[in-house]
Amino acid sequence: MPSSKQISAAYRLARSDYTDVGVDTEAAIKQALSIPISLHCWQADDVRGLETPRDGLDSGGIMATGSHFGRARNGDEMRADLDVVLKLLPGRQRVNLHAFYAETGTEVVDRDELEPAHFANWLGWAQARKIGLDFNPTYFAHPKAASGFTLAHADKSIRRFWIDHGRSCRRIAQYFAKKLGSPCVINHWIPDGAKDAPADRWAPRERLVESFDAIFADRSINRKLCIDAVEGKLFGLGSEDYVVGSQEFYSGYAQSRGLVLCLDLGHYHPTESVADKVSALMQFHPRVLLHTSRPVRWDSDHVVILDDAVRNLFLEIARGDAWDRVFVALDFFDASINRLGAYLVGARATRQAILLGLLDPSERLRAAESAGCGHERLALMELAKSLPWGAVWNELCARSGVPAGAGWLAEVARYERDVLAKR
Ligand code: RNT
Ligand code: ZN
Repeated sequence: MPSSKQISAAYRLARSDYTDVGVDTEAAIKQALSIPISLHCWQADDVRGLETPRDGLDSGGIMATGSHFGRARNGDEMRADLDVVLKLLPGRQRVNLHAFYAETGTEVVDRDELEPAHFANWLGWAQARKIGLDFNPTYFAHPKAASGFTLAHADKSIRRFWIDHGRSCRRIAQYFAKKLGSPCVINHWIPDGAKDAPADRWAPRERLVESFDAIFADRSINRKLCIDAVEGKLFGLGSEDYVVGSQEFYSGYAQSRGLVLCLDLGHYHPTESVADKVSALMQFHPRVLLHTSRPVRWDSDHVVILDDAVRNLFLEIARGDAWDRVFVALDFFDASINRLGAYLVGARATRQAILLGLLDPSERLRAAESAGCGHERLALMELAKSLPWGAVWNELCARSGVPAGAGWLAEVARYERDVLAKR
């Protein structure tokens, strides 16, 4: 791990390299630290949730694989793990909860009856740490989702149940927002779809519109406090042929209902570029929610790394100066490695991509482009790749009081030995 002297010395050199291409590293560090990243609680326990009984329920086409020891087994363990993660991350963080992380004690409370009180532990924890909470209804891993359909189910009583769940979750989200003094982003993702060619691709989509309209009709919800997002998907396990809530469905739905569209990096055809989509979609969608994730073969949820997809996405947000129009959240789960390590790799990579976007010599590039100097634009883009951004990142970590480089590994190793290995 570099010493603080080395970090400052390297940063001074880097800063001057960036100044040469017209980039202000001080401003970039400041802004990169200020953008909140919402940490998904579900990496801590492999998306199992805290309901009992739980085992054997299909989780709606998403699956965490692996059996590394140390999985958090209850809310206290999840919060203890998240505390360690939060301590090692630079910049502003939020925490993203799913409804099935309610803590109801010995009482069995079904999803349609959840209330803010069932999240008292989470709320108290967030208040003590002064972090905002985001939320998600859990429209999966439940007997009433076993057929693969929820809000688009052909049976009215099943739809009613999930509508009531969505409505109760919005009340919880609004409660979090009021208590924490920070708007709560609530993301609606449903697994509904079919493994193989359905005869009717229309009716489920019509029903989904109706169900969502019923959820969002609640007049007691202030949309400034409870910020609803909807997330589409290309396919899931068991819904390979047909997903009711596809990209087109939600793009149209969100726009027509004034909701936020969620784009998950793992939810597109492998050759599609989410980075290219944002400047198109954001002509019409005032705000988007970004789920950073990583698709590998059939899985859409590998741990985020600093790959081209993530880099290019935030580069586009930077070039469009659209930071105040995006919400950034993580969405991945890997049960085969240390789960704190997974959080730290993914969250750091996401913030690195944000910093890299802000370090882009965009003005120079645009000037070259408008002057018709294509070769100069390309040469500067190539140059930007080799500029010493790692030195700027280390400085950002130092200013935030967290270990630079891979300095956090020691802390995770200690926690794995002292805490996780004993679970
Ligand atoms: C699933 C969606 C969704 C979930 C979480 C757990 O494909 O990406 O965001 O991962 O709600
Ligand atoms: Zn997602």
